[in-house]
Amino acid sequence: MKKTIITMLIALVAICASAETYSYLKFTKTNGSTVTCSVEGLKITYDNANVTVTNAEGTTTLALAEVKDMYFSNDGSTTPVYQLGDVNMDGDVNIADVTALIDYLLNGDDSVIDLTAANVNEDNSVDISDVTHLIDMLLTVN
Ligand SMILES: [Ca+2]
Ligand SMILES: [Ca+2]
Repeated sequence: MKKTIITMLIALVAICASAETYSYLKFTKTNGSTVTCSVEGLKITYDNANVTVTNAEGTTTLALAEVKDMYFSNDGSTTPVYQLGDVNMDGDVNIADVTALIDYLLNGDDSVIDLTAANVNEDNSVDISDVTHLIDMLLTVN
């Protein structure tokens, strides 16, 4: 099923690419980070588990399970890597992130937290529902 979707996705981006000239192929991963590949000499192959992008710069392999979105763009910038739920940006998602998120909701100070990572349910705002989602996430993982 996943393979069918990816096949359709690749067909779709191929159509888009022929319609207009883009400089970059970008992937959005499920953790929110972006992978940017130049389209120079671009070749995309995939198997059951991975999509492999070969271009003039080299080869990039991504796990299909991690790919959330794939599109062509003229924007070469890369979204800073963050981990959803790692509110205090220490590299781990744990109870300290719940505390950091609650602290933010109470005092409104976003200087010590990552608001993108704090939007755990990926809607338009950081609020109490993200605390619930974060706790759910911790209970599911552990
Ligand atoms: Ca953390
Ligand atoms: Ca939210």
